Amino acid sequence: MVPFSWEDPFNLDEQLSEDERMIRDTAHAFAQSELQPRVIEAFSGEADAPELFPLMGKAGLLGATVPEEYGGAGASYVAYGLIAREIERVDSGYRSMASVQSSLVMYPIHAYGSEEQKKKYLPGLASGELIGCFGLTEPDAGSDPGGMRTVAKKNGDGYALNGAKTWISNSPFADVFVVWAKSEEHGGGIRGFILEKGMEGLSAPKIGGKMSLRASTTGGIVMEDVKVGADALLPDVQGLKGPFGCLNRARYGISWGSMGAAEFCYHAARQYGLDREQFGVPLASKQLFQLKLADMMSEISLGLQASLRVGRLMDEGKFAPEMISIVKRNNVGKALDIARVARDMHGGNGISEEYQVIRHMINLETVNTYEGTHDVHALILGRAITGIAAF
Ligand code: TGC
Ligand code: FAD
Repeated sequence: MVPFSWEDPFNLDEQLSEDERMIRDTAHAFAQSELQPRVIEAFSGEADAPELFPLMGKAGLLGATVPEEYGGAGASYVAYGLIAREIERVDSGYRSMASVQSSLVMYPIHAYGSEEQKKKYLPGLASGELIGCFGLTEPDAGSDPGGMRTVAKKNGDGYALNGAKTWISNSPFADVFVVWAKSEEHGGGIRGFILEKGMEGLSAPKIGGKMSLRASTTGGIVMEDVKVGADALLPDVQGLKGPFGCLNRARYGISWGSMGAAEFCYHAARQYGLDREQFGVPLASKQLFQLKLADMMSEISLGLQASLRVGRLMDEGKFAPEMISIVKRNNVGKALDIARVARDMHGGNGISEEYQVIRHMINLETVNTYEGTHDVHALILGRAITGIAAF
């Protein structure tokens, strides 16, 4: 028999490699020293924080799975998940900033880009000198990205892009825009293009007034006859499997990240219950309080094990996207439940920014929606189970 740990019930730590533990510890130290001290004010003020990218880059947290020759760390998908968990332990918005850069911008350039595109963009994105964004969602095409209206028309040797994207993380301060459009030249098939800040006809207005994910900047992408050369096209992918290939990585990272947010809420509720006395005893001595903590610990430990399994399969190249739908959907749903219960366990203090659980709760509403809503992932799984697409 071994001693039981309420913080690590299945001894996840023991299942990690030396390198993965080191990356996890670096990410933890960075998140606690650089992100935690600023997050309450940043969320409250809806602050833009482009200055965080070079700091994350220096800590090795951007593009962890990209090979070292392009500035990445050549690390495992498990290591990438551990980074997401540590950043989201502080705030889902900060994890969003990092996961868009790593999974939605660096991944497609690495997986689908030409050698020139990789050399031009990846080192700067890895160091955080360049900031990236990913434009798939449109005002009339969210869950159904195949309904997008953005078009790329042939223009000389290159293309002219017209259309609008919305709800795009990082776009207002992005340097590099990975945008998906229907390409006339390719029979209306969906293709990826790399646009750059400052191009004529390209703008990225900020979306203000978000009540969730306020520490992350979100905006639109407006393209009015944006002319690019042939070298802006991502040559090696065509069709929706292009953006979905990126989403697989980001959704997987979210499955770990959401568990980081849930762990924060679980730990905070436990400590609150030990410190706070009512009826002459600590709240933690009450059966109802302990039941809630036991549920939290169970869901988190199961969720982490599931993400670890999927990460190991990704590292072995043996994953199916449906596996990722299971862990994205289930872990985020459980994290949201845990944050709501933790908020309740803090009583009135639970609504104060100081205790932070309500910020996690509000953030997780977004996480439950983006990267495929909770229900869309149920439908992806329903299709796999029945063979019938019910979208
Ligand atoms: P469907 O017919 O199912 O597939 C079209 C083509 O794509 C292929 N495919 C995939 N390939 C790789 N990975 C996957 N997960 C794939 N899923 C599908 C498929 O094989 C097919 O290929 P081919 O070669 O036969 O053409 O497509 P559909 O139009 O019926 O899609 C249905 C549905 C609901 C599954 C899909 O549209 C969907 O997932 N919708 C959700 C949209 C979404 O997740 N948007 C996210 C936007 S980005 C974002 O939110 C960033 S948030 C910031 C942050 O991460 O922090
Ligand atoms: P809709 O698709 O209109 O869905 C509305 C509701 O209808 C949901 O409950 C949904 O589950 C349900 N629904 C939809 N279809 C069906 C169906 N067939 N059957 C049953 N129910 C259905 N996108 C990007 O491209 N890049 C980004 O960087 C990015 N960042 C984001 C950041 C934030 C803060 C937010 C909020 C969103 C971001 N998104 C981004 C967009 C995000 O991916 C979409 O919001 C998401 O995919 C849902 O699309 P929608 O908002 O249009 O909702």
